[in-house]
Amino acid sequence: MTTATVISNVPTTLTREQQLELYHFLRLTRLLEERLTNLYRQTKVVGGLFRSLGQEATAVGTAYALDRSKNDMLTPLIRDLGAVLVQGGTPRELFLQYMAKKDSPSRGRDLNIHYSDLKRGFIGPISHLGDLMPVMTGVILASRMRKEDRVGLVYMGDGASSTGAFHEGLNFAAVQKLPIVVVIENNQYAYSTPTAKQMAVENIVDKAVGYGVHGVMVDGNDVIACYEVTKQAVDRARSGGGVTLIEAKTFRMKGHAEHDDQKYVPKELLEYWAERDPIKRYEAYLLGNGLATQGDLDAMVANINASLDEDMAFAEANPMPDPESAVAGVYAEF
Ligand SMILES: Cc1ncc(C[n+]2csc(CCOP(=O)(O)OP(=O)(O)O)c2C)c(N)n1
Repeated sequence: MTTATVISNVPTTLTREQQLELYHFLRLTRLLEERLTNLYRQTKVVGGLFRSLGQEATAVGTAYALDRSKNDMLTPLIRDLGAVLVQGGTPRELFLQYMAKKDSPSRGRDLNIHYSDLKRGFIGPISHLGDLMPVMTGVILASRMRKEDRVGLVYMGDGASSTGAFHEGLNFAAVQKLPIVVVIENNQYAYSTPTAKQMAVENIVDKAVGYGVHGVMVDGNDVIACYEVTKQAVDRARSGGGVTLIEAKTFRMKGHAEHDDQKYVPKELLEYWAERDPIKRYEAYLLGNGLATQGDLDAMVANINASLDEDMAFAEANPMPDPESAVAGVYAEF
């Protein structure tokens, strides 16, 4: 079954503490990325910087629906920093990783969120778009064969969802009725290509029917709605209901990466989506429902900034890796 409407403004089962935790992760994602942008401009970030400005709620709300006590797993893409933070990635290791420092998780061998931690349940992006779909299909198939109770969450851009690898992986996961949730982050552009120029359907969720999986559309800038639809999909997956494809409608408020001034995006579109900023909206929701005062929110932001100051200073002081270390740990040693 596929929903024809975009789910938004739904009631939630989350407690006040959990709703404040969602705010924490949204703010942490944005503040961390702002610092990374400053470091990038000082040429301290190695490689590109891919912002999730304006679409933070999609990654944060959906990842929050996983059950970490059951070792649920996710595969983030470059714009899913928020999902990595929810899953237990720390700002300190992320600063180290973006600057390719000696003590970064990949020891300077790879960049940004390109690192994995099976214990915390995230498999870092591989650059070939779409390939994480068959990777997660394999992981969850193996998990089911071992009789583990694990759900997998796969993130895919609108562009990535047009690849052959994505199709093969999703088709196989659907046939196997694997406990997988696929979140397609429809942020309207794949690099400079608008969605309408790379697929003929109006809504990506329409493709769910062709795979024989459940499909749902959600307002990707509504963090609670993202959580609620994903929670339902995770519960369905865990109880044997198979794959759900979620299309989250959102917008990429920055260029593909920091070098890209996105001059190909009409100004009106940016203005339209700026009005729908997920953090501004969520603040209005928290204040309007008496879940927090402005003072509470300001205090949370001040705490995040204080701990980011420490983490950034630590990472900046960390040396670059010794050149000789590049050859070790590449192949298994017997
Ligand atoms: C198979 C493949 N083709 C092309 C690329 C180059 N590439 C990297 S990111 C990107 C755009 C991705 O767009 P989308 O999947 O919509 O995600 P978004 O960047 O919008 O989050 C492209 C074309 C690639 N990495 N892999």
